[in-house]
Amino acid sequence: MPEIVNADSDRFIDLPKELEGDLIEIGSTLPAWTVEGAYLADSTIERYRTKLDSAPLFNEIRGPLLAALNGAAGGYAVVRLGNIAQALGVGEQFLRLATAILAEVAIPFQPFQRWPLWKEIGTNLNANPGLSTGTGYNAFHMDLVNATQPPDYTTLLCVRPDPLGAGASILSNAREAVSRLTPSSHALLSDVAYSYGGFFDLSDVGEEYTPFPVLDDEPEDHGFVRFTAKMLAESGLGERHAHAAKELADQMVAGQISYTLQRGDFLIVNQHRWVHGREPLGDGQHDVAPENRRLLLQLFLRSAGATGPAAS
Ligand SMILES: O=C(O)CCC(=O)C(=O)O
Ligand SMILES: [Fe+2]
Repeated sequence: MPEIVNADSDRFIDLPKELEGDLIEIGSTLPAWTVEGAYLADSTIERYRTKLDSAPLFNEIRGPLLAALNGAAGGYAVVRLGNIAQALGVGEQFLRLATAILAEVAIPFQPFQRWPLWKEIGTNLNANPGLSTGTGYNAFHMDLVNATQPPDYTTLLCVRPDPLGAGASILSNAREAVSRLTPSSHALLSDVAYSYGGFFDLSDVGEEYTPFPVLDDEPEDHGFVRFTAKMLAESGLGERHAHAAKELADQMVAGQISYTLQRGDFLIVNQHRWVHGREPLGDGQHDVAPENRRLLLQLFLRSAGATGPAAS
């Protein structure tokens, strides 16, 4: 079993054999999905739900999954579908099944107009190492940090782990990291003084938010710890604000857990509570054929409610 450092085992969801068998069967019969606007269509959600309901054991997974994401100490979960990936492959059938399971958590949607519902995160040796498809350390962040309505959840599905055995996912409880800040840093992080990244070709994530405060006064499941450690490298941040952001980044690292996703695993992160990132990939990527390099697929989820499709 892959090494899990400091992680809480309730968040790692293995399926009973019988359910795996049922889901393999269901996966091979799910129809293609339809997207309406930026959201998975209601008709697809209903059809997928009816299919999942035909596997009564799925009910035993739904509760623990929702508790791991949204319960009192919740914030992320890893669903391990390796055996199902082995049976179905990691193609369309598998993606339909993963989409059906995720639609039980919240509504899958497509904030980037230029990418499909499942957005590829491959390995690009020429990309900035610290960014999405790069090979370096991807520091703690939330996705779409500079949108007024970032996705409520981000999901990473592992098609191929790094064959060199590295590239673990890192996770940290942002709310706990904030609770360990000094009062002066807390106050500085509440200032509307931070900014990061571009904003174009996006749907259903509100407006561009720049500058933004890292901390807001919203209830935990509404607001965000609007943070990316990548903004520390950006110019334009005053010394005191940069220092406070560095303190928060250090607290996130102090509380981090790491886990190397295996083929067929998917990680779901509740962006209102936890931040994520990635350890560097293994040295020697030039010696790995491009088609064998690490490949993840990313999907975003929107909670039904004020910012859901009905409100848009
Ligand atoms: O490569 C990874 O594991 C994480 C990538 C990521 O967080 C992102 O692209 O937003
Ligand atoms: Fe990310």
